[in-house]
Amino acid sequence: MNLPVRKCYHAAKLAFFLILVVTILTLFEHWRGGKRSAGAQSYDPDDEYEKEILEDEARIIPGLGEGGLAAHLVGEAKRLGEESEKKLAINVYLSDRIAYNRTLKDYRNPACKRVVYDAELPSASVILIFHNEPYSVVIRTIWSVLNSVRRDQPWYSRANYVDRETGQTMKLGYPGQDPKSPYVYLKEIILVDDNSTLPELKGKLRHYVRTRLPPDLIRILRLPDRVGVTRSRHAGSRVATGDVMIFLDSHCEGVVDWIRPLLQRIKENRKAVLTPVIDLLEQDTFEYQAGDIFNFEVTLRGFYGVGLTRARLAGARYAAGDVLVFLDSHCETQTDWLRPLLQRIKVSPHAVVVPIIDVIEASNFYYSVQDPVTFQVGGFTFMGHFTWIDVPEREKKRRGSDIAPTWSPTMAGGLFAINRAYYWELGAYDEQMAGWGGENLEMSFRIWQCGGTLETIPCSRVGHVFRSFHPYGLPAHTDTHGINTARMAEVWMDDYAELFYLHRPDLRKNPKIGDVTHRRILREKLKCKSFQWYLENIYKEKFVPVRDVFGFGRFRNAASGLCLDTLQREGEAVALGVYTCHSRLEPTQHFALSLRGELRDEEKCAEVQYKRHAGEIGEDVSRRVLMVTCHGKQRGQKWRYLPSKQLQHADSGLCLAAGAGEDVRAQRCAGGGAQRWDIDYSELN
Ligand code: LR7
Ligand code: MN
Repeated sequence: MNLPVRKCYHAAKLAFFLILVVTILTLFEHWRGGKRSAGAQSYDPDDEYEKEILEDEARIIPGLGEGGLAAHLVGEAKRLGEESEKKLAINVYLSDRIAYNRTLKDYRNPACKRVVYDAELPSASVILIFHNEPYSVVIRTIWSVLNSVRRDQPWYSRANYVDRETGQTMKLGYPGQDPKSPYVYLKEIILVDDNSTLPELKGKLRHYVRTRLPPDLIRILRLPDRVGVTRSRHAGSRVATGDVMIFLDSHCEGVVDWIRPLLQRIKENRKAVLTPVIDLLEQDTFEYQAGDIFNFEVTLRGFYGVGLTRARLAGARYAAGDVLVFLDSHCETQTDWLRPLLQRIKVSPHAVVVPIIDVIEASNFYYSVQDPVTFQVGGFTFMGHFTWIDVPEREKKRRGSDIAPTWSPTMAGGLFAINRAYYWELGAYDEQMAGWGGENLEMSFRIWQCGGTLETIPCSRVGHVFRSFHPYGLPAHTDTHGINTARMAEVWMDDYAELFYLHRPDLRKNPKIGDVTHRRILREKLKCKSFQWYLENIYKEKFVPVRDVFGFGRFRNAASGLCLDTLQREGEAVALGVYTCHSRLEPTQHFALSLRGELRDEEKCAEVQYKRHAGEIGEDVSRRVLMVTCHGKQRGQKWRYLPSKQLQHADSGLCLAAGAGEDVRAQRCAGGGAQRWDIDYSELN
């Protein structure tokens, strides 16, 4: 074939092809048009959802709640907001008006920014469970997950591309992940709908996912029956395919880059079960509150001082600026450290200002923040409730740095990451736990007793809406928390289960608890350690009311015959009282005189109220006795049990006395029954 002919042939081919394409397009348009006009009669629910979602989006007030700041509405809107909060324990009206993908400030310890993570990390399946959660709150939670793994996030550009060992350039993501995916490390998000009844969580949510989110990354699992917290999570875990599962409540927002620290740690130790630091999202304003946070903008550090007065003075003589800023010569500064100082001096010319001085370790140049962002870890009460406790001093030493994984005796249960294979090895969940509660302590004890670790990862922070009540109903008339906790106690707490039954005698040998044989077999199979081991090694600080005491039980007053009683008063510092003695040991009358000399119940210690006026000491002195959080340092919380059966407060020298009212008082020690106390079980009697 010569050239012109060949050209001609090609032109014909092209023309034919073009005609074909145009014909197909015309036919397609025609067909679509037909469909559209037919749609006037046949109803397409997706159109309806689309309309609703557009209306939702129009409602959003730009800037509201941005940065995690408190959002406020005014006038009628404020009232409507408060109304919705009363019903649902979340200001839903406000939530509907805050951007679904709002930003949060970076609340992390600044040292987190310098951590270098591996380029390749395990893949993550994020599992969100919900029952009738407010629609906009759920959507915001999903956005917050997606945002944390987007390639256009600032942390991504700073991420480590070069493998330190091989020198090879690494692609961020999990092994086998499509390098063009806009999301790194994320395998999938699984939404587990625990049989919600709210219509917007059905078709509209699905439509939102299909049109506004990456639908190939999000699965919705609809449970045909309401099964509760434990079994919803379990249902999610059954379909998950990622290396690591990250469970979340459906009212959470994570701080920048919160997922990578979790994946990194599990890559290092597959038996580490992790929780982020759980911060507070206010149910009324959606304000993000991050513990005792770095609110200061300036940090500057030095590791030892070599400044010489005269050297500085010499420098000052030559200086021509308005402000003198002295620095040692071994400092590194945080962003924008200077302006706040200048600003302050401009406002107040006689102020001498000092930045916050952090420490850089002389040995390894580790930057540790002097006033670290504090966070708490998990504890528990023998009543079976999760509590927050300060990081024990010995743990601060063990972990080595403020941002290192921090051991936690228990977890709250809703937000955690676990290696998927390890989850199954460890016995998944007790599937016979219904409703709400109990599963968190069960998993916590199981992790520790069976060879894993439970850790809080300081560089991973997630806000959670702590609601003041459950807006949803639970299985009618069933105390699921009590029953689930009894199941847990039967399997994991050995003899210490008695301390739970002390609070819930009705559950002792109660058939409602059901059978736990298979969980006991699991414990055998995994060769798990005892609860005693757990208390002695993992939670040494836990006060055990029958162990760490000289005496415990009811404290009965000799004059009135009444017993010491908390009177179920709640609060930071509440007066200690007396009440008719119960025939058996009830929790409100369960007191102890500890080996440290504290007069206490499980969490609180008796103190004599601070004297306001000097010179008050006289015959008639009578002070209030308050129950406050035990500090373990004896000052103000030490009592002696005298051979005369008086309880004497060490600092004030006053004795505990039952008077006319229902509150006890601390008074001058004197004879008489009002100051004599009989303790049920005591080595000192
Ligand atoms: O029947 C239900 N089915 C569900 O799917 C009841 C609830 N749920 C969903 C619900 O929509 C939510 O997403 O389960 C999740 C947890 O329910 P919440 O938010 O009402 O529980 P909570 O935050 O008050 O309670 C804490 O303890 C529970 C014990 O069963 C769970 O472990 C929660 O996940 C847990 N929350 C946290 O750990 C967050 C930190 C809170 C603290 C302290
Ligand atoms: Mn919750």
